[in-house]
Amino acid sequence: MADLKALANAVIGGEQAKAEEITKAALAEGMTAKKVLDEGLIAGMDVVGARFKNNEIYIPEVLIAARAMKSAVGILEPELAKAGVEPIGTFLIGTVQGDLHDIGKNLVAMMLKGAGFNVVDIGVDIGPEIFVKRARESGAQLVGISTLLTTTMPGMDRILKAMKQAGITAKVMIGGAPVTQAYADKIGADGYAADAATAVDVAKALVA
Ligand code: B12
Repeated sequence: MADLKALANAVIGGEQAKAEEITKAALAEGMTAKKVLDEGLIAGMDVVGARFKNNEIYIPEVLIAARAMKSAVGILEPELAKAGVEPIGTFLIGTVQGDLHDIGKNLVAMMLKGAGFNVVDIGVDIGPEIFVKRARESGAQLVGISTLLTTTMPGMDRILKAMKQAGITAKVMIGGAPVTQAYADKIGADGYAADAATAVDVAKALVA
């Protein structure tokens, strides 16, 4: 039986090869990608987050852990993305200007793909002009904005205002650790979700 505690520890220790190996073994045994993600990878990253917060570890360790998590998530992606044939709609997603965090955004993108959305991921550190341009080009029905930093949260408001001004009618969803439903209401976003699975439910409801 693949050991998900060992997988969490591999993420915590930044052991990329080990994280990949346990992830592959878990899938080969028939464990669901969601279980591997929640109980192995995210559980490990939660510990990393707590240790980082308490100054027990520093950015290099976090980066190494993030790299291990990313490559293991890459192995899960085809499973998470076993999509329906016809896309439900196009979902454009990016991280706010000044913010380089992308693990959560990538998970949301993956889960949306899995649920049958055509996902256009425009990356990190993205300002309002690029959100407007890419939303227009892609004809997205939904735009998702992610941020992990309280200092970059106001960037979400700026993106919403720029989209409105440019006449973009796509519905907007926001998320990321410091974001709340109250903040979404305050800036007039159409949806908020605290995690990737809920993001899929909210996105589906918004395009229905
Ligand atoms: C990994 C990490 C990093 C990595 C990022 C690597 C990468 N490629 O992403 C590195 C080392 C680069 C980093 C850098 C920094 N970080 Co950092 N980082 C983290 C850490 C430990 C984990 C974040 C993570 O990936 N979580 C796992 C994912 C799965 O969760 P998530 O992102 O929350 O996403 C979920 C939901 O929020 C939601 N969601 C996310 N996006 C969206 C979007 C939509 C549309 C929806 C609907 C939902 C949704 O669904 C996701 C999946 O379930 C957090 C601590 C923590 N526990 O959050 C700190 C944290 C976010 N970082 C922090 C800080 C301060 C920094 C730095 C400023 C540190 C520094 N002094 O330089 C820099 C900033 C660099 C920059 N300009 O962006 C602070 C932020 C404090 C704050 N409130 O502002 C945190 C909270 C740590 C702390 N407690 O101090 N960091």
